[in-house]
Amino acid sequence: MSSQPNSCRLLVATGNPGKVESLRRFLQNMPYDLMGLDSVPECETVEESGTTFEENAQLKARGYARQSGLLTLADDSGLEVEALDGAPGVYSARYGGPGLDDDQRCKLLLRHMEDVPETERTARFVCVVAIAQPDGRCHMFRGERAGHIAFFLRGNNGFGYDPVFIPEGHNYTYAEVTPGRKDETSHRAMAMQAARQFLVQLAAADP
Ligand code: ITT
Repeated sequence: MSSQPNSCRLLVATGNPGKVESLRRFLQNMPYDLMGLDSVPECETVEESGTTFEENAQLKARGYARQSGLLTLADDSGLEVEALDGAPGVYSARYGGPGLDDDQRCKLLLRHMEDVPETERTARFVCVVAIAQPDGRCHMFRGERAGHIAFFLRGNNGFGYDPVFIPEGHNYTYAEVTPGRKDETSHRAMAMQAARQFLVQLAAADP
């Protein structure tokens, strides 16, 4: 990824290209040399066996840090829809089973919400960022973004459930604005703001 003078290495442990792009934007101009999972092909995929975002974020960060010997950042995130009792939640990436793409998962979500009126379509995006050191120490940062679910897919930007998520106070979906505009207020922005501060302190303590 990028090369900084006097930098430490940070493994950004996600296989989701949308997240890689977004996390790289938040980690720009930091005193870290960013590495992706493609730099550590020997690492086995860490299973997301937890039932909360915190458990899964921690599992991924610790699992990859232990295997690679690198400071590791992982992100576990998803969409919680009130009318669906919080689904798809931690299962957002697996909603509808294996083999579906983002577009098909958005359409499935809309089918499950066919009879839900506008006032009851409230939802939130959640993002938990975990940063683990190879010795197992781990810190977590949570961000949330409230909004509601659109009646049809709108926009071509972003990834995942962006085409059906309308952030509170706006009329657009996240897929109808630039990634930079989404970054200003997203769940990931909130989590990464705190994570960035932690990383700056960590680099200063261990130059
Ligand atoms: P990694 O575990 O490798 O990071 P993943 O896609 O499996 O990749 P998660 O288990 O955290 O990641 O699943 C999160 C899912 O939630 C993701 O696949 C998207 O569908 C959705 N999601 C998370 N953040 C999102 C965002 O900012 N915009 C749209 N959808 C998002």
